Amino acid sequence: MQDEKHVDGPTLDRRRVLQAFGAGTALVGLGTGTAAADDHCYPEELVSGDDVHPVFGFSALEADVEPPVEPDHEIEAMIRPVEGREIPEFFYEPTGLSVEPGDTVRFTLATPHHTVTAYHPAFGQVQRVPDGVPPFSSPVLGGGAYWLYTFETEGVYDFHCGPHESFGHAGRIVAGSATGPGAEPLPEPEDEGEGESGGEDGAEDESEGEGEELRPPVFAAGTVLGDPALDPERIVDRGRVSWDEIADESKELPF
Ligand SMILES: [Cu+2]
Repeated sequence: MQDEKHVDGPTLDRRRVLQAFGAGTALVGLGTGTAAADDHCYPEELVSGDDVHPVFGFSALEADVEPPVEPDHEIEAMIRPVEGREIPEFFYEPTGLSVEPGDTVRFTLATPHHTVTAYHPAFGQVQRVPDGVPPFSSPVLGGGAYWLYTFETEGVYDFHCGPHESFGHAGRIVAGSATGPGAEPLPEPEDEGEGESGGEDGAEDESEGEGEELRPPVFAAGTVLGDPALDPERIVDRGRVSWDEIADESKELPF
């Protein structure tokens, strides 16, 4: 009889595991099937791997898991109370970061229940990562976890946290130069659907295919990413841009 912590045998494929994590419910299922004592002691197969996958990155459910590569930078996922507001602010610190192509960034979950998710058409969103970059995302991770991703392709990467996007939980990494679709200004939400009169050639490229509309960053994620403090060239100049540099108006919640 196998050790009951072996969920699917010792050869459990890492990609399948991470896909299962993405589905969200797998962890709960696993947890109930294992010894009740170690709720946070996950099977070794689930927290280790030997690469940073171009889609799934590398997930470590606990801070002391050995990374497959030494990260070059760190970004923390934070939650902080806002005076006079019931809803706290959710942010990455730094919110803007300049890296070299090929650098690996460690996203540390200083607080629980965040993701790092690319703005990518595969997710129904406007493309805000360089051409050819796959639709990458971390799973939803708990506090104390970390996630690694290697930014191989030169250009601007906009990303967000799945659970907290509308609260402004979004960030921007510039790998090398401020180029690619993410370097373009964000579409103005007000202009959506209104602009049929102008631009004979301007509006064509998006309306092909099945007509499924790709959505821009929603609510505060749009205003945070549109804030001048996060201008891609400025990120390159400064190296890093703190959440505190972003204007309060950009963090306001329209709901
Ligand atoms: Cu979040």
